[in-house]
Amino acid sequence: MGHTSTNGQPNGNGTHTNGTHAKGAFADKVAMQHKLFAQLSDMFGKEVPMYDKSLLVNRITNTAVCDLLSKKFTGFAISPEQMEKTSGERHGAIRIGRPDEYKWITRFFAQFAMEPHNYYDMTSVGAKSQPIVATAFRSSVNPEHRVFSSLLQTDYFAGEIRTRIEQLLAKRTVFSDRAKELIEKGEKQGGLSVDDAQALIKEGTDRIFKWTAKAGDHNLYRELCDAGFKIAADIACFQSHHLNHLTPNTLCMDLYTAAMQHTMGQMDETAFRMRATRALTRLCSFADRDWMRLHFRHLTPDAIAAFGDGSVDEMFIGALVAGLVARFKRDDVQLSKLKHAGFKDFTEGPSEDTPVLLRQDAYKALTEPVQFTNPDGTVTDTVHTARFGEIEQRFYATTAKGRALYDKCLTVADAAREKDPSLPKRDFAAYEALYAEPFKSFPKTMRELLKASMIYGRYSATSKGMNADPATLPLDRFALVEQGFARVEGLRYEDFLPVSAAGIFASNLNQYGTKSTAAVKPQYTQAQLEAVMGRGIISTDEQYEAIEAASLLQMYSKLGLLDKLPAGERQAMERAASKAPQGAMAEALV
Ligand code: OOG
Ligand code: NI
Repeated sequence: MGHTSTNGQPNGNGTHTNGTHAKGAFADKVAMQHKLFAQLSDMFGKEVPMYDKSLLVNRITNTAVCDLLSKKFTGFAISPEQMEKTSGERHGAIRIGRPDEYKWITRFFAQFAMEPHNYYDMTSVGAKSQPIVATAFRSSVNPEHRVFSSLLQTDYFAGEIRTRIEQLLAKRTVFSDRAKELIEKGEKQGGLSVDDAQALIKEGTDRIFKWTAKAGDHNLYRELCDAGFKIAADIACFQSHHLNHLTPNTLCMDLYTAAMQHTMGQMDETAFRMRATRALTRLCSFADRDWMRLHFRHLTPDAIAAFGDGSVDEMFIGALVAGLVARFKRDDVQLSKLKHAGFKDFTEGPSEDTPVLLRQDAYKALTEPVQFTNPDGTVTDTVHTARFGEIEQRFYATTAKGRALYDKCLTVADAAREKDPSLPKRDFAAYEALYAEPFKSFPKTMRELLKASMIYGRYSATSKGMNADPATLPLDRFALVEQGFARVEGLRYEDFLPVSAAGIFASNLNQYGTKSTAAVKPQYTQAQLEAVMGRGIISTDEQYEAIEAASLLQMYSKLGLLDKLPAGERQAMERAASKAPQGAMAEALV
């Protein structure tokens, strides 16, 4: 995978856009992956006008954030193309009905260098459980896109219903012969030509992921919905793996959510001004150079270091907010005129001041027209509510210790919110304070998080370090960084959070969870899903750890310090580094 841009930096926000980049006779799989997602985004924008508008709102708010950042960091600027990529889609979600379909989708994504990462068991997240197990397909190193891919577990349901779901699912054909042929060809050859890869993308946008507004068996659909099994209805009654959502990236979650609520008619101008001012003021205080590196991966550390220190005052923020207010009065962003079901009241994930893992929010699922063709040949014109509009902002990947603390804080914060569910609507500031309280035990900056072993880092030697006499250098990684002999950046979290996902499912299905009706609720395992796919699932904890360990080994080696490391420490690093993503370490380390 030639997944490195010309400046030798890890490929940031899709710098690799040249789709004709061919390796030998074959198209570059990552370049084709970018094309696949660009075309899926176009497809989805045409299918769902609300999605297209949310992209526009996201571009507007991200532009305001960048205006602020170029005032704070003199010399920082972002090109329109880069803004487009930075604001683009980061993940999609599909829901699949049959194991054989799931295997085909695994093989489809492999043609775009996307492999299964992590196992998510949504059947065991308490009251929010769903009859779903999942993995996410993505590239192992520096991924820009991922697809959360669910597989319905029909044995979650008892007897007759289960049979009827399976019988309906058995009738559909999601993958055409042509799609299968292309996938098989790619597997046999070890790649596809640009034309073949493009033809496979077209199978995706014309059929596999396309929304058809056509469904089968309205009786079963209604029964499933009435019984509270909406998720099963959404999967079984349709004829494609239509995208449930496609999620763009925001540079400031709180600004975006306020903007969406405002343009959707849920928040008046005064409240929006307040929320926007607060969001931008906060952002300005915590957006340091580490934050810049995390959010703008196309910027090199040298470029970031070279920015000057500017300053932002209240007046500047006031002017930005006034600009937003004026912009949101224009016709093209009157989202309240589109039919919609409102925006969620609160954001999933860590509190706003804790930069770990990811934060997600969404406008709620839209009610869309659907035509059912029933088994007796009759037609039912009705509506279906499933596709929604998520947004995300990604932060640092946690270590096991960081994740355990996150899970603990989240449980307390969730419980506090659930005690007073109307608080976010009544008094947002009070709600934010309540939700942030349990997360107080988390350090709030990248450096503190690294020192507390809560997140993973990627270390490298600087030229100052490599020119220094090793005898004069400290061994401690943080001392090396502080004295300028080394550099560190936090690894971005590239995966998903089952509890957030459950919250999103719950909010959009308008239903807290789906209880199993099987006589005994089955136990689901990763091995079962691996058997369905015919391959293993990559565990990303090991990968983040491997990248950190390999980067440390390389740093110590370049600084001439490798032999001074205590043997035990070095062996532990070597052991961890040996689990690195296959063949991709060079890319992971640049
Ligand atoms: C998938 C839900 C999971 C996320 O962002 O956590 C997900 C779905 O709704 O099908 O996309
Ligand atoms: Ni999602």
